[in-house]
Parts: sequence; C-alpha cells; structure tokens
Amino acid sequence: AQAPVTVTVTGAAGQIGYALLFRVASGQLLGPDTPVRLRLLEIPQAVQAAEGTAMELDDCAFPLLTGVDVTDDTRRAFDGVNVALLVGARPRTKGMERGDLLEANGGIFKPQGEAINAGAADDVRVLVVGNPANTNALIAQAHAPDVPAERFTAMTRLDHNRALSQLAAKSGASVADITKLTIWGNHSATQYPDIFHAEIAGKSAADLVGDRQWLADEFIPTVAKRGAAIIEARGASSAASAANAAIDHVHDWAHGTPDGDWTSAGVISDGSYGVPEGLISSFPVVSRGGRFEIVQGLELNDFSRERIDASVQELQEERDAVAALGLV
Ligand code: NAX
Repeated sequence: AQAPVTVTVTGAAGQIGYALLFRVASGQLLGPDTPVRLRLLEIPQAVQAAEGTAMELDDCAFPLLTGVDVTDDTRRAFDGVNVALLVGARPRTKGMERGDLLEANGGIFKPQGEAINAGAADDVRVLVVGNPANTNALIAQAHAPDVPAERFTAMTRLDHNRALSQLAAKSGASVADITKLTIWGNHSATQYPDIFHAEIAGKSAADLVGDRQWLADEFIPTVAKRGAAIIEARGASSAASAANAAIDHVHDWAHGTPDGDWTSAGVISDGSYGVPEGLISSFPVVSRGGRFEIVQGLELNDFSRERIDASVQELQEERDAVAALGLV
C-alpha cells in the first residue's frame, strides 16, 4: 500500500476548515488510492474546537484516513508535511489599517514559513488560502529559503470557479464547456477575470458574449465582489466553495490539468507578462508532471493590459509594505 501523505491544515477549527477536512480525509484531495494523515494547527483558544472536529473525522471511519493530530505547535504541525493548506489568518477588524493587517499576518506566516523550511518533506506543496493570500504566501516563501519558491502558491481558484459559473449563466452553456478562462493578479477586488482567450465549446467566449460593457460593468465586478455578495446573503463568508476551490487547486497541482485547458493559481512570477519577478500573482497555469507552469505567449489587448497592471501594482504595494516591515 502507498505510504500516507501528511496534510496540514491551519485554521482547522474555522468554517473553511470544517468544510475542507472531511473532503481531504475522504480522498477528494489526492485521489482514492492515497492514504492521508491529517495535522490540524490552531491557536490555543481553538484547539478544543479542532479536537471536536477530529472526533467527527474519527466517526466518519474514512478508510483512507490513517490518523489525525491536533496541535497549537507550529513546528510539530509542519514536521514531515507533504501538503500544507494555510487557511488560518488574521481577519481585518474595524479600524485596522492595511499596514496593521499585513503586520498581524506576518506574525502568522513568517513562523509558518520557517517551520515549513525546517521540517517539511522534500516534495512539500503549499497553498495559502488565508487573506491577503498572495502576500501571505510571499511572506511564508521568503522564510523558507531551502524550499523551491514555486512550491508556494496562493488561491485564486475560487475566483476562477466563480468566473466559470458567471460565464456559463450568461451564455447558457455548461461550465464543463468552458475552457481557458484566466484570473490575473491579486486575490482582491482588483483581480482581473479574463475571457479573451476563453472558449465555449471551442468557440471564442468574447465573440459569443463579450460586449465590453457587459464585461466592464457586470462580469468583472460580479466576480470580484462575489465574496461580499455571499456575506450579504448568507451572513457568513464563503466556506464550502472556498474549501472546494482548495481541493481543486491541490488536486490539479498533483494530478495535472486536462489537455487543451488551463486553470488559475497564484504562483511566483518569473517575469512573465511583465509581472515583476518574485511576486505571487495569479496567472493562467497548466499542471504537468506535478508542477504548475505559467501559460506562455498569450496576446493581451489594452483592456486586459490595463486591468492586469492595476492588480499587479497593488501586489507590488503590498510587497513594499511588508518589505518595510522587514517581513520579506
Ligand atoms: P474563520 O475565522 O472561520 O477561521 C479561521 C481560523 O483560523 C480560526 O479558527 C482561527 O482560530 C484560526 N487561526 C488564526 N490564526 C491562526 C494561526 N496562527 N494558526 C492556526 N490557526 C489560526 O475563517 P474562514 O472563513 O475559515 O476563512 C479563513 C481565511 O480564508 C480567511 O483569511 C479568509 O479571508 C480567507 N478566504 C480566502 C479565500 C480565497 O479565495 N483565497 C476565499 C474564502 C475566504 O474568505
């Protein structure tokens, strides 16, 4: 039998954690043949709640789940980790400036990066979900010099899936017919969902639906502000859909993207498309041989260029802010 893969989930007692852990344990993250060992990291006040979730995981009697450890010790949580899902983060509270938010998250993602550097398995893959996801990923990566930088990624797959769903609704097509959609930039309100290379059943999506007014006034803001719309309707932020996107992201990273399609992920820039090297920005990516590769050679029109530049500018400002705090 295959050796178990160690999956560490931070913020395990939170709402995304609750939606995510059962899917990981049932085999949806890494497939039906891979046993999983879970490590749940929480802050001391939430350890008891995480232990309750661990009891429920036991009670599911998942055949693939070989063990669950709950801890508030960062080093222990990441010792031997193969897949790290960094979900727990410091939310923005009333009166908090952006600098305070970045600093508070630096206090979380710096030690987690250090612990990954110290103890992770050689094949470790890291997905940062906790916001501000791109910059939190950058902070963790900066403190893990012995881990290849490409192993640190940030989640824009929920934005990608939201865009697929909106485009399907507009065009009357099924999401399964839509390929080559892209989320560019930051996982924030400046993100740019790009349909200019997308296809619906093999035909240009932009030709089928894309009058620019609909794009600019409806599609882009609906995707970018979907998180707020969910909070408004549900009284709580996206949880099951965020967990689903995390599963999709890691599943595709490990198992590959389908031929003729790509997905979106926040990955470290190599300078592609003019995105400054070292920023963790969302790009169109394919996964081959267990690695994400940025799709090359796409032509960008002025409409796209302007929006990508604005989002990348925001990422640069976030990097400057955490650099000034000594966090990268
Ligand atoms: P919750 O507040 O329900 O849960 C967060 C959990 O993290 C809490 O249990 C808390 O105790 C724990 N935590 C805090 N600091 C920690 C630390 N240092 N180590 C371990 N655990 C720690 O939030 P939830 O709704 O689960 O959302 C989690 C994060 O995902 C938030 O930052 C949220 O903004 C972010 N999101 C990111 C999305 C994305 O697409 N990238 C979409 C969904 C979500 O908004």
